[in-house]
Amino acid sequence: MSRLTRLLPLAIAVLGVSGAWFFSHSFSAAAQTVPASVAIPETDSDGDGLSDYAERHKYFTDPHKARSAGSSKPDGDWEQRKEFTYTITSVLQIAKPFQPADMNDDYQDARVLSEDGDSATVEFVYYPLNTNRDGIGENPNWRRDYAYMNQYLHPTAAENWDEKMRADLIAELRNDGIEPDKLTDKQLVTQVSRWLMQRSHFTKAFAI
Ligand SMILES: [Ca+2]
Ligand SMILES: [Ca+2]
Repeated sequence: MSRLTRLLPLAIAVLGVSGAWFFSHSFSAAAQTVPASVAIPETDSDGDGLSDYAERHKYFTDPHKARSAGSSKPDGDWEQRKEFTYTITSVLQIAKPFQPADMNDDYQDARVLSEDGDSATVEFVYYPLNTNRDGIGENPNWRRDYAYMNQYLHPTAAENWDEKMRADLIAELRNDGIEPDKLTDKQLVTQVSRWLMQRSHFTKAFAI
């Protein structure tokens, strides 16, 4: 996952500023719908199959040493990559269809152990001590740099985000002291996320 795709759901949320309802309802879904065309391979300085970013923030292996533990296995080995941090493993049976690649990200790894016509048994390894939060930088020029992503905010059959909603949202943000034009992407997402949580409420839709 490149820094761009890492920031993409963040930036998509920011761009509409945010497509706030979009942001509040489908942050994770946005991450899964990032087109492959915007994914830029990350640097893997030692060629062990793990990016420098992942070695620093997820696996805590040495990004300049293919065999951090000095063993015969490279850091990219499924078991070896777990040697320098705490992990949690679970095995789940998942109904098809699914894309194994979509289940690997900065926080977890997944691999298919077995599968039949209808489902697959998948092993997940979680990396709860990751420092991704520290690894995500901020960009004061996000409006210019990510302008091309406006295409993902166009209304679709399933999303009715439009200019009026955007204008209404920005007005409400400003009314609460959040000025999108004066913030970096990270500052804006942080503030809007907090703002959304404060405004959220729950209903017992399935209560008997
Ligand atoms: Ca590497
Ligand atoms: Ca390494």
